[in-house]
Amino acid sequence: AVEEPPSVDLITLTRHVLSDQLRLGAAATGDLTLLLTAIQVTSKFIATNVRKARLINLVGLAGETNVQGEEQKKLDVLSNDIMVNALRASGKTAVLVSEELEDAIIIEDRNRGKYCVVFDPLDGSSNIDAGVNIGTIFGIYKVRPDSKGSVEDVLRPGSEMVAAGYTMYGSSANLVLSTGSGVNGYTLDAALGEFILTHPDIKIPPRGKIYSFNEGNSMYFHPPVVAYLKSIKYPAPPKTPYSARYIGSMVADVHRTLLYGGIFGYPDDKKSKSGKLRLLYEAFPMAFLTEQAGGIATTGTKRILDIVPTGIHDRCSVFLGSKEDVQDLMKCYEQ
Ligand code: AHM
Ligand code: MG
Repeated sequence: AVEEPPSVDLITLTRHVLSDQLRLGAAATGDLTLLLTAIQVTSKFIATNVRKARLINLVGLAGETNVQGEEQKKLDVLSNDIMVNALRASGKTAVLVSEELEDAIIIEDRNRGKYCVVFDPLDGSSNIDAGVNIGTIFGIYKVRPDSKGSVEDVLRPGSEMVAAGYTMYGSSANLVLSTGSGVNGYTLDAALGEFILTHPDIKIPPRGKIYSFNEGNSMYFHPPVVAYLKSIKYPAPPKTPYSARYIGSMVADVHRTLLYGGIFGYPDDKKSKSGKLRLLYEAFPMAFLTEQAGGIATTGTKRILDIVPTGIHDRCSVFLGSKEDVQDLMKCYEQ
């Protein structure tokens, strides 16, 4: 067999975003590109730490002190510190909101830029020790005109985000990003240290064959969710039932949904009155990506991206995925 020659024209994430920004013309200053460069660096750094931590767990050293006598930080705290430091130092941010921090960080004058970043530094914490995929989720707003940066700059609907994405730490690190004109996926080439465009223009299939819910919560689910799940598990012939896939890491479950189609759901229920997932840095970025890929993201009755947050750690009910699958779910809410 003849081997394909290696590509000599790699499209890196920075090159791709830059060409996108250039297309936008005079309005673009390159600031968003620089901010995204800072985010890429944090993803590479977190990826290496995730790998190392797994090694440490393997030899049973987690929780011990390192050679400098410092206590080993938990991976999610470490990831948060990596992101806060890098985003502040980028000079491109005004407000930072992290799942790990109770209050928003307002960036001091000398480092201030015009973007606000909301993020979950390491999502899927219950999966960390088992070596299952985990990820970083982020969303980006521009500060409102004349604002010097305040929490009000992020208490805005997700539809006002200028970009959103996630990095999944799995067998490779995958960064999936939208700057508002479609969705692209990049894979970290560890030797080059660059995210390379590997999944251009991701589109969710209009219908899938997979559902992704934590069905262990079934006894708490509201009737529309129970009815929907029944309809895909016991369909009227000649239809056949859907397959179940649930990893319990939103990044991994959404990643699969974007690529294969189907529906991911984490509904509010009788126990979790507002659901579990966080609006600003989990639901909004994933809803943004889903819509940009041609899918739907809803609470069951309302478009997620239209919600106006009242607090930075608000939660909401989430269903997202293939257009036709999510429409079927929405019909159950109408009845
Ligand atoms: P976390 O931010 O504490 O990691 O929780 C969020 C995670 C999501 O990644 C995932 O979709 C969900 O929680 C899984 O929850 P459960 O374990 O209840 O199924
Ligand atoms: Mg989380």
